[in-house]
Amino acid sequence: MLILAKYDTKDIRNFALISHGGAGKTTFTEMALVKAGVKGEAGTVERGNTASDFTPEEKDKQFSITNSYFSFPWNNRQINLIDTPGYADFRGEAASALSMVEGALLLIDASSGVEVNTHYVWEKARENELCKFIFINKVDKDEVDFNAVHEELQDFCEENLLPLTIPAGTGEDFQGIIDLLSGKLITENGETKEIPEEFQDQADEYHLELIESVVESDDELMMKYLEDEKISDEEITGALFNSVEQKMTVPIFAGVASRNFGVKRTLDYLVKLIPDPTNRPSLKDINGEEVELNFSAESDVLAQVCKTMVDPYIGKLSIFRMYNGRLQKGDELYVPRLDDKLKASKLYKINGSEQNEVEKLLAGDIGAVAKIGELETSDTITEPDNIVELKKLKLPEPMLIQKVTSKEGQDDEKMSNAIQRYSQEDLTFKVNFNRETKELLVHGMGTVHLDVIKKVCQRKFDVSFDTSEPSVEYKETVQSKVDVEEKYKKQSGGRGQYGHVMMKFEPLQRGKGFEFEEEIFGGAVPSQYIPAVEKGVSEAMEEGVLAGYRVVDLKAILYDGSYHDVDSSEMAFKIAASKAFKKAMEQAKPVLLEPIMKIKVVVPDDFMGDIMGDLNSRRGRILGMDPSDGKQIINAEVPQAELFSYATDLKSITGGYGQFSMEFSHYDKVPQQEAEDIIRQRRAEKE
Ligand SMILES: Nc1nc2c(ncn2[C@@H]2O[C@H](COP(=O)(O)OP(=O)(O)OP(=O)(O)O)[C@@H](O)[C@H]2O)c(=O)[nH]1
Ligand SMILES: [Mg+2]
Repeated sequence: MLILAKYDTKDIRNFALISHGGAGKTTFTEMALVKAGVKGEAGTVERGNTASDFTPEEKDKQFSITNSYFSFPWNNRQINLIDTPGYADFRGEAASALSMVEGALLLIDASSGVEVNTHYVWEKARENELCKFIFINKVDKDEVDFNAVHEELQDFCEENLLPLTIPAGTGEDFQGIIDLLSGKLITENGETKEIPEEFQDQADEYHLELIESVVESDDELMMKYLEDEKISDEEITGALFNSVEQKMTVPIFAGVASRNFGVKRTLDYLVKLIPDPTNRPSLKDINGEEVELNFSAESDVLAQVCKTMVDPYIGKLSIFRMYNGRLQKGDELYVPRLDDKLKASKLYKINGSEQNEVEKLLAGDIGAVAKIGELETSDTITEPDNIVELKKLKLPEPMLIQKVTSKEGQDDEKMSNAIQRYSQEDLTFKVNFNRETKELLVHGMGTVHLDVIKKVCQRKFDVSFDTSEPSVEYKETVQSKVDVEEKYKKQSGGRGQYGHVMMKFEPLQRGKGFEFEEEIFGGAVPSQYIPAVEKGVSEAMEEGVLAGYRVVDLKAILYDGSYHDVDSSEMAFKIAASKAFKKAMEQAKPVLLEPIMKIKVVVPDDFMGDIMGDLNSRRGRILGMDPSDGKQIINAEVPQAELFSYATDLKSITGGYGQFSMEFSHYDKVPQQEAEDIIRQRRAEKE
């Protein structure tokens, strides 16, 4: 473990690497670790020996699945770097990482430019008010046109983009990286050379743009510039720092991570241009109020858990960002959500798969505690006499819902415990049990996400399960008023049974459930039997006559009946009432109801036609459309039965650019044709 012998909050630099999948973040991280002396030799994702992708699932898939955290010294600063996954199903990880840092370095694959997830992660970095940087990677690929990528990025970003390094040649002609400030060519091992003549003009042009753009943001430098005085590199980076911090400029770097070109120079700039933790953007509490921070070791501790990992051997590892004060090994952590103190017997800094014990953690640090079962992601850690509760992390909502079935020979309880446990470490994975359909449901970000979770549960907890489309929670109701009479009578030696009811049944407004009334005069049905009548109906409503679904929105009125002094009992009235209900339901035009969801779909304009056609084929009803910023927001109501695969279908229709959210709206009648199919199928299942 490498840590500066002595460092202060002001020496810490926190940033996350973000991108669309496969742009080279893990490779970049690998090279940084080698240059920092953390690792002797760089691994590759293909060989499965990188420091970031250390889990068996990551080695198998050859892409990152969870965040990896690293801490190492660089030019007398302590860097905390988070390598995030770029695959869209694991967006929650990037969202969590971006809430822990002051800077974001966006990687772009120069041969692909801006891609789907580039938009998502960039927006997240903006939401977190981070200082942003771009590393244009893979300039060694054949089809690369650096200027074109630069232009495409300028269209994509609001900020002024300013290259600090550019490639000398691309594809086969790639010779190294030109540092525009020093005016030198940097080759593989960081050696510097004169810029080859063929690139001199281009370098001069970019250099001029760099200087002019920087002095424009600083009056003093502008004066110097106009008077032809020499401006030092420190003055340039100083002015640049301010402009990056004010979110006016995004510096651009170029490189070939896989061959270790440009990584070192980028980090040299980053430690100068990323604000230290005392300069971080404002921090909000749970009520949206700004939290005051003063960073000294004596101030009250304030930290937030941003990630939880569960390991069957080490137990629970809670990774947190320190904002204020200092934590010492053995300290007690006060958690406002629990209103309880928890002891942190050991503190860690993390480097990939390793946890290294440390004595203390400062404001600005990213660290971890182990084996504190009660701690959850988003929890605030603070002091009981100065309670601050930080705003919860904003993570994407999982939209793919599947039913879980255990594989043969699998202990159901063990399986559901394992799934529950996993959902604690990944907040974009949710579990719940549907009492109506009696199904265990999981909510995930996509099929790859659920597939990975299955593998992890198998490896960590030795449980295996399948996922498939869940059942819809259909209901039944009636459409007309009926009047029925039912007598339950049994005479068999000894004491018999006698219950006689006359009842009216009528439909209620959607969502009203069940209502019961009695209008008995003169004790035709004695009052002690009336609750049994109500119970007889409500219990019978559990299974409707159409397809055995729960019956809702029904009013039952008991208005007459008769009893027998000896033979009547609660049981007899209950049975009479339940028979009356069944008879009534058959006569009262029963129908099937289905849940209707309200959905909001956001897609780029180009996909409007496809989306509308698709929603139509899903029996959707469009409520409205709002154009916003080259996008369309479509509000619609769609039956839940048509939405189980929407998360994956929307992805394929829009190439990943579409997003949606949904919530339950109401129950509505199932159209005749669909209803017949459902009833037939359900009856077949029951037989
Ligand atoms: N040609 C070329 N290939 C590169 C470069 N950098 C990385 N690669 C390759 O690109 C692929 C993806 O690299 P990763 O480092 O896994 O990318 P990542 O951003 O971590 O990917 P995710 O974890 O899926 O988001 C690997 O095969 C790398 O070897 C580069 O500069 N040039
Ligand atoms: Mg990766």
